[in-house]
Parts: sequence; structure tokens; C-alpha cells
Amino acid sequence: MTNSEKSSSSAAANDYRYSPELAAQLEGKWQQFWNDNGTFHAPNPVGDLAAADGAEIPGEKLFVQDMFPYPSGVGLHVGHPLGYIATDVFARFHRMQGANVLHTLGYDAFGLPAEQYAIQTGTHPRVTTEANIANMERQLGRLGLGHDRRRVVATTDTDYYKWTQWIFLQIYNAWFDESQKKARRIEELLPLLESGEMATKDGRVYSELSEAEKREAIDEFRLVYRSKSMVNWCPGLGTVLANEEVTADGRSERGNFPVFRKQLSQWMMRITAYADRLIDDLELLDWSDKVKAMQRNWIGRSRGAEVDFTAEIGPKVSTKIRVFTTRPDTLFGASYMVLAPEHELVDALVDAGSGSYEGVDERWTYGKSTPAEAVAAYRAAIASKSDLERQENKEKTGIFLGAYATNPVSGEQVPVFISDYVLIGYGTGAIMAVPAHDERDYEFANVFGLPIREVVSGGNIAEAAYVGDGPRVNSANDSGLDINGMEKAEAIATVIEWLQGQGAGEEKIQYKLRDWLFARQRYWGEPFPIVYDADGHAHALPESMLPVELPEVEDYKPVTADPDDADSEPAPPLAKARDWVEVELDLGDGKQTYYRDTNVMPQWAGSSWYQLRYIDPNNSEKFVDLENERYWTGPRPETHGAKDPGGVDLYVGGVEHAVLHLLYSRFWHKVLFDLGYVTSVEPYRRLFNQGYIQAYAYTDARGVYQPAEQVVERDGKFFIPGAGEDGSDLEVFQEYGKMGKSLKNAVSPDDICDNYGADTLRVYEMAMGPLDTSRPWATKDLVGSQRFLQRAWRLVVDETTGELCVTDAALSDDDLKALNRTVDGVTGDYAELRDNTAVAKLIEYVNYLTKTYGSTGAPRAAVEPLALMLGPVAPHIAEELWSRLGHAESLAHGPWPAVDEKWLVDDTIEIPVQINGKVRARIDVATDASREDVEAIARADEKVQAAVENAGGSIFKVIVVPGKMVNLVVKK
Ligand code: ANZ
Repeated sequence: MTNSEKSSSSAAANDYRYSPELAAQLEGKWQQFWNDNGTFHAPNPVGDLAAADGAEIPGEKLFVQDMFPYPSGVGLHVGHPLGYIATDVFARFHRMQGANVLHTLGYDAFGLPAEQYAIQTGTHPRVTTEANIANMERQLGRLGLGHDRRRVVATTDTDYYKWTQWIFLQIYNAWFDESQKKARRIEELLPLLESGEMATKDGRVYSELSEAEKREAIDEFRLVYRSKSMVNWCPGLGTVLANEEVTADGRSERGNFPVFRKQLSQWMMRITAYADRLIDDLELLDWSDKVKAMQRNWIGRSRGAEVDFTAEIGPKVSTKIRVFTTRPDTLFGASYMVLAPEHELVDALVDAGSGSYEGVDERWTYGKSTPAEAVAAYRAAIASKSDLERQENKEKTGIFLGAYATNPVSGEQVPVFISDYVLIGYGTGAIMAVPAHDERDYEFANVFGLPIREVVSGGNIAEAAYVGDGPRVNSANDSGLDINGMEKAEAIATVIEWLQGQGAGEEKIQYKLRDWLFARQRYWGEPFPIVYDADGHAHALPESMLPVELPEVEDYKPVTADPDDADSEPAPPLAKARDWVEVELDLGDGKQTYYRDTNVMPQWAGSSWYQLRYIDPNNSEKFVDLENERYWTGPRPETHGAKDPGGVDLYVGGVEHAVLHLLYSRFWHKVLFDLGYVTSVEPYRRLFNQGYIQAYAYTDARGVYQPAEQVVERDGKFFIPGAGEDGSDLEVFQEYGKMGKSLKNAVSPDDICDNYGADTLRVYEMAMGPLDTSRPWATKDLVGSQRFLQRAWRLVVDETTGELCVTDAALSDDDLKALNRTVDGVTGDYAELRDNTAVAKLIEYVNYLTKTYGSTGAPRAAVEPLALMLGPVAPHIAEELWSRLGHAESLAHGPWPAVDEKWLVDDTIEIPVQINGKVRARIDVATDASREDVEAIARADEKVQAAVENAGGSIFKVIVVPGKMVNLVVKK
């Protein structure tokens, strides 16, 4: 019999004991009460959620948010709500202190699983999604989370994604003004182009362009644009994949199909325009250094130079091959060049060479007889490799193009190669190789037998590349450049200046961040508010034509191709909705036929702005009213310092979203800020990454997962009784890590609520350890939390009669000390998200009262504050105790118990008494006792008297160090 069964069976005999049945009853009752009374409704300043009487909102505002979940079909396990409970405790605590708290939870409901299910079964993804949401609502509802349910949104709601499309249009209709470093409306660009104040991107005079050319010129400025870019095309899935969706061996994470790198025209968002602001504004945020560093690395800003090498590509025709380098100070050591295999000059360089590998070093030829053959073979070999794989540390490969280029500082002719370690998407897609001082170049030079020339002294380049610092050497030419002896920074500046003078290069800041590939060839996503005219020109729809609703389709499959056909083209499922694709619209030039864009937005879109919709979920005029936004997320320089960026006050979620989600939402938010739609500069002022609930999983000898709940431990080994082939015990092997259905170790919160109650689950999860660390789940440990609540219950309710059993006794000094210390400690802990230590202090307090007053009944003045302090973490039992103590009002809005500081200071201290230098006794004295009093207490102490006697003399001298010690000098 498990502990929970024991407690529930004995409870059956007694209706007044805090049993799982009683807990369930109370929880249902209070959830209903909160629901009926709108207890967690937070008023807005204006609009439909404003306070009914239009009165001013009392108290400080606090916006607490969780990273919202994808409504998965398998439902929740106990790991999921860890963060939700923690934010609920925080929100409830502040609400009890009088704050106006916005806390709710919506659903990030577009995405692949529902679509995959639709493909397999024909069930509309909306049906699946709605059913999953209903199930999660039920599961979350049982946990007693104090959400403002009027603010729940799902990204799949039409009146939500209408605004996602609207934001897309704002971004589409904006450009980034480099001089002001901010987004501005396209309308403001037109006069600048027309007057010639600004040139088109390719330098042509705007006013001389045809209408069509003008439109294209403007399109090139937009923050949303179409670009031919290298994508991960997966014919087997019929869609393009994000890098994260491609495995290290170049296959789709889902379905394991081959993925090919392919140039495709795609919708992109110009997040790179914001790279500097995304880095610089990290400083304003109360986020962990770790997450800030992850964002910085992802954006990857590096300062360097672009340098031109020249190559002959025909008789008297030369071309510049531009490289990006962070180390222009090593230019004299550049002994060869490497281009990405996809680089646009590769073919021209091959054609310019002799066309043959005759006389060329075998290592350079890839086993072919001409550069053209070698290029084709090499490209084919790497076509399916991801960027990550290409940069892996492995034997360097590559081929010689048969062409040479001129090093601009030394005039040396250096051979030009292609290799997969140079990426097309970074820098210029070409490098100057400095094998003496770059590890990758060093390896390559060794494989290919290329010269390695030292230009920075201090290392031993016969053994390894020297990447450390030291004076430059071998670095001077006849044209006035001499950096010998210089340190790095000076050398870099000198080389850049020289190159600029020669027109052979310039300073360049480079980012790893790429523009955001914004289209997916799927069904279950937001359609684009874009149509094309008969000439293929894109037109943004006006706001009045939103939302563009998802059409019904015959089936949800993308038009897949032969999984191995790298040359196939994507055709999204929306293309199957012919009646939807072709529309008659009047976009200002009279009714015409247009064709809708058949892509959908990536799943990141809906989650890039949901915090703003929580603020004003029903607003049909605007995505959020500015006044409401200012109230909930506007900067608060008075309380948060002059540089406060505003934003959600606390955002809690997993660290796996440290990069993409948080960068995308910061980017959108900044565009909205630039365009004047929000007052906050950042979406999330404070971010906290919670740890994970982990669990043991068990595999049998074949490596198959076995149900963790059936495992028993014997002598350090693990067995499932009777599960062996012949009915013997099956030995299983323990591993530790994630909790999940496939690992057969998932524990459902429903079961825990049934067997223990939601309050016990909440207390247990919060007590397990500091919120930012991962912790192992152990169902058997729940009983500790359950007993704690049972003891608290018994201090107020007589278990045999159900009557209130508190007394009106006055509190003793010890009681007051225990109470005030607990209130003081718990208040600080809740405020700092230290719920584990808050629970520990509450347990200590309950144990103290139980010890002092017996297991039934305690003074009212001691338990009323206890009920209040339980409010955030165990809200149902707390409300019940509070109401049984005679309070008609819910405790959700306070009061919060006050601390009497007087009881926090120790009024007596213990000090040692020395006799002739040796500690012989300890005495308790008042902290403010006089020297005389301390001496008197010391003299009166029995142990002291005995010790003086033992020393065989009398007290000759007394030295009192107040608050520290007493020293008695005893002489015969
Ligand atoms: C010469 C050199 C000498 C370099 C040296 C480094 C050390 P980060 O700091 O990450 O920006 N690089 C440039 N473009 C590349 C590409 N498309 N694919 C692969 N590598 C590329 O790295 C910049 C450095 O990475 C550049 O500086 C270049 O190598 C290489 F002692 O140029 B360096």
C-alpha cells in the first residue's frame, strides 16, 4: 500500500481530515469561487477590460508572464507546470500585497504536430488543436493557477492572427533608416527617393526609373523582402526547413528525409538591420549573463575589414575577389585563398584557368583531370551538408580552381581554392588564408602542401598555428606599408588605412546573424496578407482586408516530391485551394484578378508579440491600445532607473528559447516601437529561466524503455516484479534525464491531483529546490508536502468534529518571535522567487506550532498569518482556512501579514565566561545589558561558581567585553 492509499483510506473514515478527497472538494470549490467572482481579473486603464466604474486603478501594476505552451496531444506531465506554478506564486504574492497583477496563459497553437496528424488522418488541424487546448485547459485549471481568463488567446484564433498579419504589414511597409538607426514608414522614403536625397540600393536615380522599376527599387528597402537565398529544401516533406530542423547528418529531424541546400526565392525579414540595437540594448535588461551571452554570440558582431584580391578572368579582364577578415594585420601571411563552393565567381575563375590539371599537385585535383570536373564532383559531394557539418573539425577537403589571385599588400600570386569550410552565407563567402595564424587554414595548408608564413612572432609555427599575440614580422612592402613590430590593434588600423588609400579594401563590421527566413510551405500557419498581380508583382493588402483566413483544402499534404530529387521545387498545400488563391480585388486600380501568396508564416510569428495582445485581447480597432500598453509595459524611470526599457515585469520560461524566440520578439517589438505603436523599447524587462523537472527512466537489457512507476529497488539494483519472461523479476537499468511519454517515465498532474491534491503538488514542486536548477521528480516524496498541509489544517480544524479549534490565547514571546521571523523570511523569499526556502520556513513554523500547542488547535493570532502566507503557494487550503477563521472576503487580494521588527532582533545573546583564559561557562545576557549586569550574571552562574572553586581561589579581577565575553582572573 502506498502512502497515498493509506492516507486516502483512513480519510474515508473521517470527512474532516485533510485527505485527497477533501483537498479535491476544496479545490473545486475555490476554483469555482475565483471563476465566478473574477478574482484574477486585472483592470485596464481603458477599453472593454477597464474597471466598470471607470475608477482609477489602485496599487502598482505587475505583469507576470510564462512562455506559452504548444497545445500538445499527449497533454501535460508534472514537469510542464513548474514555471507556471512559480509565476502563479509570484503573482499571487504581489496581488495579496495590493498590486494590480496581469497574469494569464495562452496557446502557441500553430505548428507541425497538428498538421502532421491532419496529413495522416484527415482531421482538420483546428479540430485537433481545439481538443488539445480544451484538455490542457482542464489540466491547468486543476492546478488553481490565478489567471485572468478573459485574456487567454491562441495564436490560431482568427482575431489573433488578423493582428499577426497586421504587424507583418507594418514591417513590410517600413524601411530601416541607417542614419537614424530606426525603422520608418515607406511613405517617408518616397519623397527622399524622388528628390534624389537618397539613392536606390543599386545607386540608380529613382526619378529616371519606370513604374515597375520604381516598385522594385522600393521593395529593396522594405524590412520584409523576397530574396534568393540558400535554403534547406526537403523534397520528402515538401517544405523548406529551418537550420534547427535539420540534423547534423543533413536529414530532416521529422521523417529523416534527405535535405538539400538550394537557392530559392523566399520571404525574408531584415532582422540584421537591428543587429546593433539587439546587442546594445541587452545592457538594459534584467536577464542572466548566460542568456545575454547566447544572444550576443548568435548575433556575432565582429569588427574587421573587407579586402580585395584581384584575379585575371580573361585576357586583360580582371575581377576583384573580396574577402572578409577579422585579421587584416596578417595580410602579408595570406598564402592562398579559399572560396565557398557556391561562390558566384567560381565558374568564371575555372573558365579563366588553363582548363586542365596538367602538372598540378595531385593533392589539389580531387582525382579529376580538369578543374571543371573537380568543381562539379566536389559540389555534388557537399550538397546535402549543413553549415554545422561543414564547420566540423575533420580532415580538410577542397580543390584548386586552376586560377591565381594577387595579394594586395605583397603582390604575390596566390592559388585559389574552394572548400566546404568556407560558408557562402558569412562575410563575403571568400577568405584569405593565413595558415600560420589560423587553425583551420593551418590544417588545410598541411593537407595541400601550401606555404605557411609567420607574420606574428611568439609561437612555433612548425608545430601549430599561432593564434596568440606578439609583434608583427615579415610585414612590409615597397608601397609605404610597414607594420613590422606593431601590436595587433595598431597594425589592423594601419593596414585598413593603407588599403583604403589604395582602394583595395575598407573597414567592415560583420555579423553572424542572418536575415530571418520567414516563409514555410505548410498549411497550419498564418497566411500572408500578400497578393500578386498578373505580372507577378507583390501587393500588400490593406488593413480592411484582414484577416486573410486559412482556406479549406482537400488535404493537408504539401506537394511532396521524390525525396532524393534535389531539383524539385516547393509547392505549398495552400496552392491546392484554387478558389482561394485566385481573387478579384480592388486595390485602388479597379477590380482585378490577383493570386494569393501560398506560403504561411513560421511558428515564431505568433509568439513574437503575444504579450501585447494579453494586454488588450478583445480590442477590435487596434492590436493593443497605446494607453493600456503604456500602463502595463511602458518604461518606469521613476522606479526602475532612467534607462528602463519597459516591458513585461517577469517572464519565465526555459533556456531553450534564449536565442530564437527572444530575438524575434525583441526585433518585432523594436519595429513597433520605432513606428510609434508601443512605448516600451523591449518586450521583456526581466527574464528568469527555470530549471527542469527531470526523472529516472528505466530500460531493459535490450534498451527498451519500461514503465518507471512499476520499478522497485533492491540492493542498488532495479527490477520490475513479475515482468520477466517466465514470470521472474525483470532487471532494468536506471538512467536520468528528461521526463516524457516515450521514456515511459512521465507522471501526469491529473494523477497527482487525484492522489494528493493540487496544493500538495504545488507545494512539492516549489519545495524541490531553487527555481533555476533542475531537479529529480520522486512521487514518494510528495507525502512530505501532504503531511505539512495536513498539520497546518489541524492547527485550525478539529479532524474529528470538523469544528474550528483555534483559541483566543495571547501569543507568547517565543510565538511572536517565530511568527515574525517567518513572516519576514517568507515575504523576502516570495519576492525573490525563492519559493523553496519560503516553503521550508512555513514548514518550520507549522512544526513549531504543532510542538507548542499539540496537534489540534493553536492561537488564532498565530494561524491567521499562516493561512495568509500559504495563500501564494497552496491557495485552496489557504482560502478555506481563512474563510473558516471567519473572513468573508477571499485572501487573494490580501491582507499580507505585517512584520513587527521588534521581534526580529535577538534580545538576549549567549557569551562565554573565561576563567584565567579558559572558557568554563556560557551565560545568557540581554543584548543591551550594562557591564555591571553582565558581571553580576556571570558571578551568579552555578558553573562559574563551581569553576572558581575548582581553581581554588577567589575572583581577583573581572573584565567584561560587552556583547563578547567575560574574563575572570582567579588567584589563590
Ligand atoms: C584571415 C585570418 C587570419 C582570419 C587569422 C582569422 C585569423 P569571426 O571572428 O567568426 O567573424 N572567415 C571569413 N569569412 C568566412 C566564411 N565565409 N567561412 C568561413 N570562415 C570565414 O571569423 C572571421 C574569420 O573567419 C575571418 O578572419 C576569416 O579568417 C574567417 F590569423 O581572415 B580570418
